[in-house]
Amino acid sequence: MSDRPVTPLLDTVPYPQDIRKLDREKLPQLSDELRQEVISAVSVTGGHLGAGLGVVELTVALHFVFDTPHDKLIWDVGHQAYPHKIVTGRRDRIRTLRQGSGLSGFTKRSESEFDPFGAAHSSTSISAALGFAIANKLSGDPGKAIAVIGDGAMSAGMAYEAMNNAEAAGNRLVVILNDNDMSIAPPVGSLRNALARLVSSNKYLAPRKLAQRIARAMPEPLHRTARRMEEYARGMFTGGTLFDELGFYYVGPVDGHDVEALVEVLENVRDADIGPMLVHVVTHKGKGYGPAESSADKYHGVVKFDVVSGKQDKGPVGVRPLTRMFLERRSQN
Ligand SMILES: Cc1ncc(C[n+]2csc(CCOP(=O)(O)OP(=O)(O)O)c2C)c(N)n1
Repeated sequence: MSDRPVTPLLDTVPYPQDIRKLDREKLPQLSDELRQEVISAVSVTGGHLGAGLGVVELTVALHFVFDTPHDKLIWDVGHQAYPHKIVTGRRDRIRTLRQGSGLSGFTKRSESEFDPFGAAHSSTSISAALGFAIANKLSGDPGKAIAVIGDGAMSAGMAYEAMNNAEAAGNRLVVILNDNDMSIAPPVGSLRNALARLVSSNKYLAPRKLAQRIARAMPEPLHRTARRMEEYARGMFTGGTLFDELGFYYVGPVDGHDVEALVEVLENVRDADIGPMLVHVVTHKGKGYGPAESSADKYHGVVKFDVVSGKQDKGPVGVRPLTRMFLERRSQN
């Protein structure tokens, strides 16, 4: 059992509209307190830990910048949504996560108007966001749809099926690629290599430079030539990204743990009118909790644990994991 953390600022923001009233200089403190609350809650319930810790600043920045729940925020898989649940009116039940009659360990529509899409299956968020964005377009509603998808989930086909059709959604669709270079275990394959190249070649552009980039690409006729030059320059610089080729305006990479920089970039993304945008955010799975940072795969999902030592309560010795039993049985046949 863990002692409850002291969270004077978090205590004042049960809902995103409360976050939006804060001065932006307060957002780092809010992020720190939110992180402590996630660690404390998961230490008593078990569940997905590393992914949520990695998106604490992103959660705060997204709710600060976008008009949730009118703007639809869709977390891919939903296993990283514990911080989101805490700041969307569910903090009082956060220590019931994954318990009978408690909060779901994933996003769930019946739980909150801030969960517009129920998940658990990976790689569905862009399709869902595309649907919301097109529905808004058809009804003349300016609301946005924002999909947050990890680099692991981004490697599945369904994500590309959605991106293939994204242009039709225009600027109502925003995709946040949460790149922590980690799935449940380290990822492999060509997408992983391509993202690593982007991150290393473009190493964290300053928010101001990113903001200028987006502004330069604004669509008024007078800016058309400037926009074409900008696209040309970006192509020269990065070789063009797969996402550009699919009709997205690629922005990044952005440091996903600098909450004020994130806010600055996301505000520009929100206000730009240049079609679907993809923001490449670089985060660290398990951020802010030593044992989870240094062993991101072991802390992807955890049982109850001791916050100080990080030691997980694995239950009685002699209980064998299902995978091992399966492998043993198979080798006997
Ligand atoms: C279709 C499907 N396959 C596998 C899983 C199991 N799964 C849950 S989370 C996850 C990893 C996701 O990695 P990433 O998208 O990079 O997110 P991160 O946890 O690193 O934030 C996987 C494979 C799933 N939920 N759905």
